[in-house]
Amino acid sequence: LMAKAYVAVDIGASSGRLMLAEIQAGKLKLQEMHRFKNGFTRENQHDRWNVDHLVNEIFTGLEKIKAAGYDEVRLGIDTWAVDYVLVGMDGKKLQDPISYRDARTRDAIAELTSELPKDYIYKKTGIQFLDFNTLYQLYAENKADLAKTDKIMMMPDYLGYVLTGNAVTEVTNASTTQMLNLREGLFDKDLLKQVNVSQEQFPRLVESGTVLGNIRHKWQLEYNLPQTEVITVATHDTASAVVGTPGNGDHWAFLSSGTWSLLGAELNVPENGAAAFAENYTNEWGAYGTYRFLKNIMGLWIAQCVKREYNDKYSFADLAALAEKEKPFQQFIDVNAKRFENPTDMIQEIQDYCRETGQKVPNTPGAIMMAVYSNLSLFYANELAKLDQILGYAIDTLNIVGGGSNVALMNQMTSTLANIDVYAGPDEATAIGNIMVQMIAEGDVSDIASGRQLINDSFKIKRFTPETGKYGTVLQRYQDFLKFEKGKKV
Ligand code: ADP
Ligand code: LRH
Repeated sequence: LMAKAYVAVDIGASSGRLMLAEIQAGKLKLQEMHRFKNGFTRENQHDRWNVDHLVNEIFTGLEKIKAAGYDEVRLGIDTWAVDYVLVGMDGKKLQDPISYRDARTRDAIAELTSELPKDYIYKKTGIQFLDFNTLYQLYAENKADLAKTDKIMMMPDYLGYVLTGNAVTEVTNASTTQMLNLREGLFDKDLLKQVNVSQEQFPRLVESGTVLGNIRHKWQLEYNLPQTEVITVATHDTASAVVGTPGNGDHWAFLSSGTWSLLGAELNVPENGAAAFAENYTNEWGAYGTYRFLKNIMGLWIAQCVKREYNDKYSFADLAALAEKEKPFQQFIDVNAKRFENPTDMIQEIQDYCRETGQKVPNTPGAIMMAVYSNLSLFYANELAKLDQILGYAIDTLNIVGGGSNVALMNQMTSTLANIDVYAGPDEATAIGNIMVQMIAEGDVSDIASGRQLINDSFKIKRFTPETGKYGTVLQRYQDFLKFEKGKKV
């Protein structure tokens, strides 16, 4: 009899995969069983996700797993945060969900916080102000649609609901709504009221690591699926990524590097004081009572747009190789400027930015990508310095995980700029963290510390050490540039 295998369904904004894991000879063995593209498309006036497509890809992946000889599996689902599906009285989605990059929330922070002040919301929630937080999406939501809504389901909760018929709201992802009250551990009544949503419209809150139920019989009949028990994992992909990050000691930072770069530290107590508020750091809820104290950085979304705009002529690895041939730090770019969130033409936007700020304009794929990697690395180094200040201790190592951990050039530049040891990998930390919570729930792994030890023992992790002095004062000059640009705006 084969031991039950674990399946992670990990869907990021750019791609999804089904990874299969088993423990063999004391090591975690991970296999990619299915991979598919994800992205939003313009439909009915908004940028929307095609959720039926995601559901179908989960079934396709499960069919492959069954065909590979696995008759019984456990399965967890994680996706990107903040987005939700409106479900009607008939238990069906009202429409395809709108993407967080849609322009509808452009003015929502300003409007909502003219009624409820920012510091009031931050004190309650500890969550960073991003205009696409669920709070602002609901504020901008079509009122007629909201009136028809029986349940608001976060993306991974919705997928779990379609699979099993059971609906919950899992806390790691729910915290990104900016609607959970840090102290009470529940949805905040004032914030719910502000967006005309009732507590009952969200399925009950659950912790990561709870059993959701078996996959519905009707799916078993329609597809050739293994027996599947769905476990509600840390359903926010970044929460799973942090669980899957094998940090050492007490002073490590993580960089979950994918569509977004999420840079921060795992805390046991939230840090929502004045400094964190001023720097717009967030306290997202993690598995096992932890907090992801982090900042969102624009990340490889920029690389994804650049790749697409060159008609996918170059792979990501090709683009990284072209960048390697260029000189770094030829221009300073504030990668978190709003203009890079969803521009019609990313390459043009980067070039315009350089032109407007009187800098050298990158013109080739290599030069553009070097500008992107240089400026992401600078941003990381600058934030690491802020983290030290806010947390009051020196971060001693940075663990980079996710697809971006494959970019050796950026790992090395970040190490040198921040003057810190960088550990790169695993690139599938999110899927691994997803599986780790399932293994802990089932008793195959005793706790998160032994889980991280298992990850350290099972995967190749590359170390990068600082090339001290190599870049001179470039970080200082970059910091001056950012201050100058911020000053211009007011
Ligand atoms: P998400 O889960 O947010 O969709 P991933 O963690 O899968 O993102 O990371 C995908 C990103 O990783 C790609 O957009 C790409 O920029 C980067 N990436 C992955 N592999 C490589 C590689 N070999 N060389 C350069 N970049 C890579
Ligand atoms: C990364 C991520 C991030 C969120 C964003 C919407 O995939 O979940 O943590 O801020 O997507």
